[in-house]
Amino acid sequence: MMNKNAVIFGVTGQDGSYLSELLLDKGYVVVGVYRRSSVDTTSRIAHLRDLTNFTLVCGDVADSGSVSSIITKYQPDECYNLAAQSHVGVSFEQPELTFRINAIGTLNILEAIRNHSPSTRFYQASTSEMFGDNYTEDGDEKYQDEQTALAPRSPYAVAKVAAHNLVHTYRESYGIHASCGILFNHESERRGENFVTRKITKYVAALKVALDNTGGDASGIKSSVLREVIYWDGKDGATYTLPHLELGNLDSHRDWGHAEDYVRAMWLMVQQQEPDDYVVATGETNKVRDFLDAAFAHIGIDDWSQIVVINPEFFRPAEVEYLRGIPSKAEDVLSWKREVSFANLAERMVDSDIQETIKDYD
Ligand code: GDR
Repeated sequence: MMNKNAVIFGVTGQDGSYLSELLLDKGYVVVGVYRRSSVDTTSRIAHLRDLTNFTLVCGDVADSGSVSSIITKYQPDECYNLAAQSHVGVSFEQPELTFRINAIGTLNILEAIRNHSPSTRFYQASTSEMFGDNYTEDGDEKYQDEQTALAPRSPYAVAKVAAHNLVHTYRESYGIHASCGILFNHESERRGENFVTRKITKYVAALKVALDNTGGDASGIKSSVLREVIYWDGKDGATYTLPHLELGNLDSHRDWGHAEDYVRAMWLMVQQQEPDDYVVATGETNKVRDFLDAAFAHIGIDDWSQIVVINPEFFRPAEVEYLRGIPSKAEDVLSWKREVSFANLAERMVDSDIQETIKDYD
């Protein structure tokens, strides 16, 4: 039997890199599409570039010509759309660009499949942001699942809802095997550095390595708001400093899982007889401050209140306050199960950032 082939739009991102590994492991020929840039954006897939079953091609979902050439040329068995302007905060600054990539970009792929490769199975990266501030209430329980109505509250989420509905339209109108994974937040050692989890773990790792290198003691950390630093005495008697960790809203609830678990759900959806939508989540919710607790506790700091300062710059014009996804459908129909817990996620990310920080020092 011939190997299956898959096209991944957005291959250089966190999810693109994990999905490439999964598909290559299963014997697929993978064609990864990336946006050309004068700086190298391929570090997450650098370890795959020399593999014979892995090809990188230039393209941009916002450019219908390039999308249609790629789909026509490769006639993929499966196509995954992970390309996006994925930062919710940035979407308020660049709404048009976000809409073009996240909504029109999806439309461009769907049109290319309809016109040039209608038997290609399609996966769309939909998101829990589509729920906005809406949730289902059942007694004391608050959650979102496939039945919860969508109520987007950022340009990012509005564009993702448009894409989500376009997928439904192409599924119903043209019989395309197109599925949407409604993924809740998923993080990892490869998470972009401006998302809150990775921003926190990078900082915590830098602090840990700085304390270790200077012989400083976590309990001796002091804070100077005037100088915008934290400081401590090293074992050589000198005083050492780091800037504070500046964050925005610490009280929003998120349902955080590990990206490696979540790409398995993407693949499983595409293997089903019928296309459908699935929530992928852990069923647990935590506040940003809980993630801070977990990350700082891992380096022996129980009270981070002196270290973290609130900067209004990181607040969004409208916030999604509460996300908790119920993945029962994915568990029942796809037999999907996540393996990494919340505490485990924070620890893995801090440990990996400590190793990376040490490497940077060497
Ligand atoms: P989110 O992820 O918006 O949920 O979208 P992000 O990590 O950016 O924010 C999570 C929560 O943390 C609060 N926050 C901060 N966020 C950032 N980025 N930086 C800060 O300094 C900061 N301080 C507090 C935010 O306000 C928010 O409440 C992610 C993205 O991956 C989307 O693409 C994806 O669709 C959803 O998850 C599911």
